[in-house]
Amino acid sequence: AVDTRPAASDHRNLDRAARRVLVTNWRARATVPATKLYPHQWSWDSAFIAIGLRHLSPTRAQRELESLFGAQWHDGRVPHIVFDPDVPGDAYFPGPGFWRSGSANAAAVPTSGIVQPPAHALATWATYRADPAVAHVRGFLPRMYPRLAHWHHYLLTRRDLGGAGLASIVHPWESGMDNSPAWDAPLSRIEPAPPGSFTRRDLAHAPAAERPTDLDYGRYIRLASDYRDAGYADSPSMHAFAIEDPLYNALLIAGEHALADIAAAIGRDPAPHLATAARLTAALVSRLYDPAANMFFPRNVNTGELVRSWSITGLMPMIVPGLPVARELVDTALGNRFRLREACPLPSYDLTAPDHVPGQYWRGPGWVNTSWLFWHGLRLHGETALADDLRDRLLHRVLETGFREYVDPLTGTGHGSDGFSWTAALTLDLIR
Ligand code: 9YW
Repeated sequence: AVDTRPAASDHRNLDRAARRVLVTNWRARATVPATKLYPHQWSWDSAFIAIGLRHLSPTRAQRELESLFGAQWHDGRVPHIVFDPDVPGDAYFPGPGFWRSGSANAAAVPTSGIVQPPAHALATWATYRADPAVAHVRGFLPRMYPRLAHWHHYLLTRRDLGGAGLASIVHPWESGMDNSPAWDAPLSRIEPAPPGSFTRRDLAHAPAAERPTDLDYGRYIRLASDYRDAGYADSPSMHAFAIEDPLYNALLIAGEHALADIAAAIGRDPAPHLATAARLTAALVSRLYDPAANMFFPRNVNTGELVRSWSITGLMPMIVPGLPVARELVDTALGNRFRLREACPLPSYDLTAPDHVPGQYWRGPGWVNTSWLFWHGLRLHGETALADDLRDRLLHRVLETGFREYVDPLTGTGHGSDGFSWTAALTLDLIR
């Protein structure tokens, strides 16, 4: 077998280069995911970025999360984009003029109106642990705890569209895995916005073949404008797209465990968070796990059916502490569809599927964040040898390919943005 472990000197170079990306992409209060394609602050990006930034500057990592939660809405939701007022409004589409968030948050900072996966409690706890002394001086945990609890409360109540306790996403962008094949069937029912009614900006910065299609965008815009025009209200009957997603709920559960740790650290009662985590874990397994497939699948709340698409989301419950089917998920990851021992990063979608496209966004390429989550899950469940092997290969891949947004998992060809923040941040974390 080829030895893929990078040498110590390689680690030093990687470490230095990763730090450079994070320094370059830092703005006044937060880090942009990438300088050209994504010139604002993105919600789950900030969580992953903080996990890496904590090794470079614990204070900056805390500020990354604090600035995001500074834009939290009165109803508890954490918007998926916080717009930088110094960046022209048309630099990214859909921009502030589309979402019209107005005074939805106390600071009246312009934001989008949808959300992203709740990786923030996990990131807050990790950030705290990197330097408890500086966090203590800054009052980091006492300030973050009520905001995180409010955020989770929004998801656990307003977004419990299926009535079984799990949170639903109401837009593919909320999954963080925008054009995953898992959303094809539920999206096909959505009437797209007319092609001439909006102008995409992403295609100025990335080849069309690596991005979602115009038809996808038409549907994304329709769903988002309907939600906006309904005043961002949530009720089971009003969402044409409503999905219980495994990754989303796995992060919420891992986040409740982190909230229990945070509560205990500031002298509050952790028990309610542990109870919520236990209740959600039972719902996750009973509603989204298919024992015949050894895989979690998203549930379409509007039809009541599982979406049997072999997307990386189905492996992500690996991050849930005490998950009763962790070994089964490892077996699935080792199989032909994901090839844990060779493919790197783990493919976003089934390698054996006829519609797997190795260079197109969430329809095949590997992303470092989902591989980092799986690595974290492997360690959590005592799969140390597999975890170490995955980490070594990830570092080797980044060394060859750079800090790309997504990567062909078999050839290592890089795609999308370069200097991508979460790739750099999670690399820093993996080196530790
Ligand atoms: C877009 C910023 C975001 C990520 C998402 C990713 C992409 C935005 O970029 O969405 O314009 O398509 O899918 O997960 O947060 O990095």
